[in-house]
Amino acid sequence: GWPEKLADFPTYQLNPEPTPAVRGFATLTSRRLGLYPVVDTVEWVQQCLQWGITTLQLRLKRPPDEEAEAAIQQAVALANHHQARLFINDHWQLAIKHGAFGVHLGQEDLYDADLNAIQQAGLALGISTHGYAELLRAIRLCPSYIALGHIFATRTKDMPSSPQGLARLKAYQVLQQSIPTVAIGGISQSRVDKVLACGVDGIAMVSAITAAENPQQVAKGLMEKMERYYAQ
Ligand code: 3NM
Repeated sequence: GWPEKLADFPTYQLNPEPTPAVRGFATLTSRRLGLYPVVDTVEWVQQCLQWGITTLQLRLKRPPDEEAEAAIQQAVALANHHQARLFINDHWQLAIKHGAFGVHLGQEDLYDADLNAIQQAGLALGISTHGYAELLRAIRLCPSYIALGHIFATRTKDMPSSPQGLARLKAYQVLQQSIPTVAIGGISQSRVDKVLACGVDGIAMVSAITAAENPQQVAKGLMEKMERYYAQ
């Protein structure tokens, strides 16, 4: 269950408030994000686009240096060519400069980024959340989508919070339906059916794709599965 009192929420959920003058980011014309790979190189972006992925994220874990800028510029060009929605993790200035479709901000980045600049440039915005308190704050900003994580234990990223599990994931969909949602964290191929049944609009994955023996086969299978599910 959820903590009964605000004081019982772990302190990681009580970051300073963002500058909340800003509300409302680009609306996704098609709210289903479907299979949403999160990758760390231009090569992976290219691969995903070739498989027909329509929404994806470039998550470079590096400072906004020349190499990062070159990667973002190339990835944006590739995504535009394929008419795909590419979200850039964290590097919001470079995302604006190179005309990315959107920016994805984690809780660590949310309070430093200039949300006004992102909104005025017309970029979409995705926000990571790790519990009820963060979710409520994210909703107030009216982002383009909200990521809910981590659902299961993951080895890809050190998480200060505990896995949220499927029951909470499902409860979050009841709490709000206006903003599209994406589940992330420890989602393997075999867990996709259960995650979809919670009502999310997309499933973000790192290792289930990038560490797969045959990433293309896995991605194509999951894309088909999600298309079938959403067509019901
Ligand atoms: N963000 P995998 S979990 C990048 O909960 C990331 O905000 C998370 O990797 C969050 O699919 C996560 O390999 C890692 O578990 C997801």
